Amino acid sequence: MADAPGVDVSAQRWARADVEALMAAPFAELIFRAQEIHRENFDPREVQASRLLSIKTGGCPEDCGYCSQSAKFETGLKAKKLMDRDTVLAEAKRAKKEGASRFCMGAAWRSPKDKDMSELCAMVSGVKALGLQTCMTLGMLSDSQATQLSEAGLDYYNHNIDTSPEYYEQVISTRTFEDRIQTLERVRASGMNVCCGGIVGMGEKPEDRIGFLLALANMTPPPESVPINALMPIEGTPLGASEPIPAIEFARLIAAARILMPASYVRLSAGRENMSDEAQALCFLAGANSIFVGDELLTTNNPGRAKDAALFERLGVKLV
Ligand code: SAM
Ligand code: DTB
Ligand code: SF4
Repeated sequence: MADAPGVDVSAQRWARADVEALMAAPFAELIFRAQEIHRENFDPREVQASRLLSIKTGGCPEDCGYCSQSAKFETGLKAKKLMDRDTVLAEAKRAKKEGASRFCMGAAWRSPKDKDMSELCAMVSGVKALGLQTCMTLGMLSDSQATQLSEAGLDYYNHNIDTSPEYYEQVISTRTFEDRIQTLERVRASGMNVCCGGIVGMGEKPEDRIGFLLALANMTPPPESVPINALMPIEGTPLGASEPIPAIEFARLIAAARILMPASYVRLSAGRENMSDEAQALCFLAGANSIFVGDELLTTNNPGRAKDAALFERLGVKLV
């Protein structure tokens, strides 16, 4: 079997020193380089718009220290069963009408059950038939589950490494970094696009942010889509009182991600709700070119349509 993505030393393109140098570079130099690379690969006037829907909420057996949906923490969230297909399709139709080009369905599972696969595959084909790109995030997958989703037409599978391999154990104990890499390998082998990123503002050190970027950038190939989430602090979770990351540090991380993964979509994901327009603008200048639209992520708030329309109008950016 081939080495897991990120651990095939012979194929590594980036050294830790490369990432350290980016994160320490004068801000103007870093942003300039990120802009150059962004413009070589993308139209800087466009930002891709995805819409999220929680198709199965809460009651999750995992203990991810940031998450409102873990059954291990008292967050006040009410658990719900798997949503029925018609409701999912109605939400997807609305998302399309409101300008999303991709519909991402998330479930609070450790992994899907085999008995749910036919319903999940029907959701994928139904959403696809509406003319939307499809994405799911359902936890760990077996080979056969990845193949079934791919054959149903799932375009992207989201599975995050969340943080650096070194900090990971401070955040989650119920599944390992290596477990996540294995699912990512299965997704890759099934032919789906990989969506993989993580969260900042969880009390990690600057070197963890470097290790996180390095692990993503040295995947072979790097993920097609890289969501960078700023922690949405959830009361009742172990990380609910973490210090937020300063806006300039956050923009640096986005710029470094753009430079290290030139052809990937870098998504400014959770956390826009707590960012100023100016902080967001800095992230787009740094090379972020994808967002979640709509007033809700999975269980937390997101800037709604009116707010985003005003921001992108001011920036002269088209959501695609
Ligand atoms: N249960 C599946 C899993 O964890 O693989 C899928 C859903 S999970 C909510 C998807 C991702 O959302 C997590 O890996 C994490 O990176 C991100 N996320 C969850 N809670 C968050 C929060 N409070 N703030 C920022 N990002 C969060
Ligand atoms: C990702 O990296 N961010 C999205 C998506 N993948 C599934 C989820 C963000 C969740 C934010 C917290 C919440 O709304 O519960
Ligand atoms: Fe469960 Fe996913 Fe939340 Fe972790 S991030 S507790 S796996 S829903």
